[in-house]
Amino acid sequence: MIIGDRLKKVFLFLMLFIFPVVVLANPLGDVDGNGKVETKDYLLVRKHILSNPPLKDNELENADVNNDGVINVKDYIVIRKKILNIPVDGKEICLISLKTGESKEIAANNTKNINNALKCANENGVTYLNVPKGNYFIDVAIIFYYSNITLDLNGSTFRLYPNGYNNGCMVRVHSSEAGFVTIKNGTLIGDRDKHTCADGSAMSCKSGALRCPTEQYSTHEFSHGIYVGTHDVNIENMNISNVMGDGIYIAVINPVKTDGKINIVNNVIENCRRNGISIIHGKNITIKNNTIRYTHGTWPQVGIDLERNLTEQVYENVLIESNSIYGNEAHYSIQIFPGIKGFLRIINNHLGDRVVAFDDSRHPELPVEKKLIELKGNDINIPNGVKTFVEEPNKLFTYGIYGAVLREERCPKK
Ligand SMILES: [Ca+2]
Ligand SMILES: [Ca+2]
Repeated sequence: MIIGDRLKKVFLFLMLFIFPVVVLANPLGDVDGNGKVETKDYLLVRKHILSNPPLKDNELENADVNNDGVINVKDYIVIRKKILNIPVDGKEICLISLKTGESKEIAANNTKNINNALKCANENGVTYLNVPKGNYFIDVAIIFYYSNITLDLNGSTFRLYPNGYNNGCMVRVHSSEAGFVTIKNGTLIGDRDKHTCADGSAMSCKSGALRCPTEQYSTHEFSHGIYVGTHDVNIENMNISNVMGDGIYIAVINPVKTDGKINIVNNVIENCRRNGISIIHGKNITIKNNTIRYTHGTWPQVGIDLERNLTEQVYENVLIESNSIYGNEAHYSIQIFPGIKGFLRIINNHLGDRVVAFDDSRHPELPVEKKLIELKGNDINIPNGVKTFVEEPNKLFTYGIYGAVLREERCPKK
């Protein structure tokens, strides 16, 4: 987690300017790719249905306007309605049709299908997408480029097809255009059990973590379950596990809207490698009724980590309430670095380990804002052996300077 300032600046640059780039694609139904949906497109689809002549490969994608993977009379009807400006019912279009089975190709196609449905929803004013219940492999990444959309996983499980990416989040909500996004009711399982280095070689143990010797001993810790990079995001009733980095990573790169909120509610986040939840930068964040446990693999390995990358970043008005946070390798349920603004309320949680706040030894002029931390009503059950480290005032909160705590370095269990 702690990386050099220069590297951080490069990383921030990538986050701000490279990854959020929206590829401007032609609208669905624009079969010939001239930028407009018009009679010619409709005729091309009609001819394709009659196989006279069939559409070319580059024409097929935009012809599948209802996103069900085949081009037939249903698409033709929707295109015709679009040309005639007849409203299209959301049930006719933007379908999510996924395939079961374990292969890279299936995973890539499933991800593409969901991204196409999100695009379709944006073009047609559809605000709710429902995944047919099932178990599916996906590739990186499902990306929310657009606003005002709910993706209901409807009890489905998405597994990440194993890869060798250092920065391969399963879901990204961080386009500068996105906001008012909800993701709910599903399971995301990362690839930590089968993850490799970029060249396909196995990771190996060095300095307490699995790393890639061929990549300057990179830990591949930037592959998160859900990357939240914009305002007004809700993550509800999800189970996120086995990811290489954090279950949820919050680093808002959008200008934070005045009353924009991020709500992480009723989720289980477990067996993630770096942190359960990382908060780097964001405002009006509520983390409530979640179970966050068994984080282990690469430092810091805490339940919730409030740790900015740059001194201008803040965690403003954060409520951490009624969560159960335990069994994390670092023995810290919550770790706090300087950057608090407004309030940080930690109330009514069940905590299996300490809450720690650290001054950042690299910036001693900016100590952690202890006065802004409110700890109340937390039920603490710290295992034997760790208890001896607990300090007053309320046998919960420890304060120190980062680096003062000796950590045992050992290769973690998978
Ligand atoms: Ca056209
Ligand atoms: Ca179709």
